[in-house]
Amino acid sequence: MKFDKEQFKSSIENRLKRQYGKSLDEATPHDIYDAVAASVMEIIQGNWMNYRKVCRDKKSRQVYYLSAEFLMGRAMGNNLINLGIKDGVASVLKEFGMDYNLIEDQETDTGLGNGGLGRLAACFLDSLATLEYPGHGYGIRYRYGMFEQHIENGYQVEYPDNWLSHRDPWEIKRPDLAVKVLFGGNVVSEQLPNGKTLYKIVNAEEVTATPYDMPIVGFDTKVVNRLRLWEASSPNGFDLQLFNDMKYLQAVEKQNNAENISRVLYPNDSGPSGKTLRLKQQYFFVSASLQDMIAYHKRVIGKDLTKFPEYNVVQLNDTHPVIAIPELMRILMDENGFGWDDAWNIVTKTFAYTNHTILAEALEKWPIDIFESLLPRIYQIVTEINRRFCDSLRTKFPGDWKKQQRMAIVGDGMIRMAWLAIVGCFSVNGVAALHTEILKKIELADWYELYPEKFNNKTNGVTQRRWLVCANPELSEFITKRVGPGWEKDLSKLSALEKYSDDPESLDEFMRIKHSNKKKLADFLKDTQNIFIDPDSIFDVHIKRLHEYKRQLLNILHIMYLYNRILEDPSFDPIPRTFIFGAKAASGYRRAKSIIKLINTVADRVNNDYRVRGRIRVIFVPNYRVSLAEKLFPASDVSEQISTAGKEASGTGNMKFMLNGAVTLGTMDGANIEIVAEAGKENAFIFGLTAEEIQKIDSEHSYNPQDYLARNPKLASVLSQLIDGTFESSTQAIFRELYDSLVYGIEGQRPDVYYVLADFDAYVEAHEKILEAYADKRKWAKMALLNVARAGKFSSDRTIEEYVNDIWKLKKVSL
Ligand code: 26Q
Repeated sequence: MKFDKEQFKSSIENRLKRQYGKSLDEATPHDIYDAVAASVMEIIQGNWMNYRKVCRDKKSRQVYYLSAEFLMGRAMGNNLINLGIKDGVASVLKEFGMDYNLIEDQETDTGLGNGGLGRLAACFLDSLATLEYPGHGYGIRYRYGMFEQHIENGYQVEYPDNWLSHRDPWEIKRPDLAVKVLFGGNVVSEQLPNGKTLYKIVNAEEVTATPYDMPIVGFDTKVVNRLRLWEASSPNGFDLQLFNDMKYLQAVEKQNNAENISRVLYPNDSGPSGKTLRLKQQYFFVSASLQDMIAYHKRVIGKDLTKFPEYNVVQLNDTHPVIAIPELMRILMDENGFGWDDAWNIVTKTFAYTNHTILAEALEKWPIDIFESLLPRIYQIVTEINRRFCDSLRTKFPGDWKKQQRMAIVGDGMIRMAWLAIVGCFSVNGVAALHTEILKKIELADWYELYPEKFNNKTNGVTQRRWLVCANPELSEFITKRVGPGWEKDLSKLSALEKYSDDPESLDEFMRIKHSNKKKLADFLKDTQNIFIDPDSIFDVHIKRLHEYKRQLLNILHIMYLYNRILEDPSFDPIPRTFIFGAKAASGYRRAKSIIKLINTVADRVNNDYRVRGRIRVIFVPNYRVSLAEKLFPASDVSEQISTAGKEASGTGNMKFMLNGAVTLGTMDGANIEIVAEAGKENAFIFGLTAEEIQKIDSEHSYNPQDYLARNPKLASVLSQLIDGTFESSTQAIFRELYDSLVYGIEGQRPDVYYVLADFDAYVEAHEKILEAYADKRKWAKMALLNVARAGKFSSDRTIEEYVNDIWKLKKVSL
């Protein structure tokens, strides 16, 4: 894309004048950021309009990715890189006497997601646009995204994420496309002369859904797709009647109730919340999105909705948008006169479902009473889907009552959203090979038996544009120098790096770059948080949501073990290590919060004990988020991927580490398995029980964590330090709870549900091997470089091509 410097300069100046009434020298860095963004938007707009027109004229088949979460992070750097104008913009700013990085840093993250699932959606949008597929996102424009995490006295404290305190220059409000969504009320039916019954909802609460569009700019292409996020409001503002009666609070109540729907992202990344508001959010964005798709179809493709599945395919990101299945039935039958069979035929050709979790307790279920009163007509439809499905089960499995009960969509007073998804979708996929196998063989075995043709695997991927080109410019240059350009759009080209894995000059350069990134992170932490770390130490990094199955507890117990060892044996003098954690805990997840407190307590002790003499340091970086991740991955040596085998569906951080030359320390879980298969076992540190072994111990109920304590006195003393007064008395109760959960099991749980103690020795050993390997710098460099060279499979471009070929059946549409 050609970039006109002078034009861009005057665009910025005009913008500052119009929006802020300021000249360049009066403008704050944030004003400049906003003016630059607005100027970039002007460049994007042209292509965006053109691409929309081409897709309309060609009547292209399109995919819609329905997701309650899109964890976009910052847009500026990514858009400039994808447009190919980053250097140009940086030099304009330089001529204005400003530093590009300072301006980029003004942008707050768009944190409309919890973790992996939300970030995956963002990577997929980037790949769709780059590969020139018409594919768009639909979601919710939360007024407050993922909470801001502060650490106060070692505890997590949540603050609202007020990401819209300034206007967002990357979005365009489209009030002309607003639609209404109905909640509650009663269903009334009417017999029509043709014998059909017409269903209508009366006395419902009406909510307005207004779309905000963000452009999704492809890399090195003119393609611009769209992320459309819905905002909720009340159609009639506040109630003037009540206001005049001086009932001020009641006058705004309706308005508040409506606005509450898109007020805040639920910060739990597992487990059903069972909250009415969450169900409202789901139906709100799903109904608005389907209405929007239908309107487009009628306007552009034609009035005949029987062709809907020829032109549209909808991917459901987990069960959160699965209510789309009965909602499309409703729209087809109640608003477009279809009969049940014709409507069902359309619906079951339209939707595909991705499962992101193995934890059975995390599968979404809605209590019937909540569901029925909030969505009476949708409830009727779900009941009818269930009735017909159960009929078919009785024919297929006569007499097998147990199976029929297990598989019913409505049962035990609940609506089981995953079951509804499997019945209503033509495709069901897991997100890594092991995950899909576990779904087929164990978690969803009944369903795989019934619908084997629906099941398929789509191993996750990440976009190299954000996670390497933007995040790690030095390594990107290193790569381009050796393999040429083109890997930005075809990551398999990285394999050409292999031949440098014995080239001393390349290895030294590679390690110099790693060191430079570590230095940058160290400077950032010093400047922003007053945290000091040594760039010459090994950076061992554990960043992801805090969850017991992800086993941050195993990591910190090992650090306690190392601390004891250093105190006992002053001659123990390993290469200095910095253990870095970043993790948010769901606000109501008490044990996860205790683990954060433990990490910070241990950090405090270790970092302030002179006897440790810098051999180990422990850092908890607060408020882990996309923009921080972009600084952490490039600076990491060791990638902690230590979930209990069988529990992490895929993981995607593991791929970002690999791409940036960190070596995996992991269990045989999720995509780790595919990562080591690519990298080679000799280039990773794999430890611990396998999913199969854990499955076996689980089923035999044979696990007794006390055996492990008896066998390993060092582990036993680490554990007893949780309860013997080693730490300040105010933490006694919460560390005691962690201890009890590991050793005895509490609150009706088995002891050590996630096998922390069972894997402890193997984890210690794996760390020792890492120290050994790192001692030989060249050998380490080779391992790390080979990881980069073999990361090609983990591009979300590969994942998207698989979705396109196996599920979506899209054709490329270019400009
Ligand atoms: C459900 C009900 C009520 C409130 C919240 C939720 C909820 C919200 C978010 C449930 C789950 C999530 C997010 C799950 C998630 O991020 N899963 C991760 O998905 C990644 C992408 O496939 C995988 O790599 C991870 O293994 C998986 O944990």
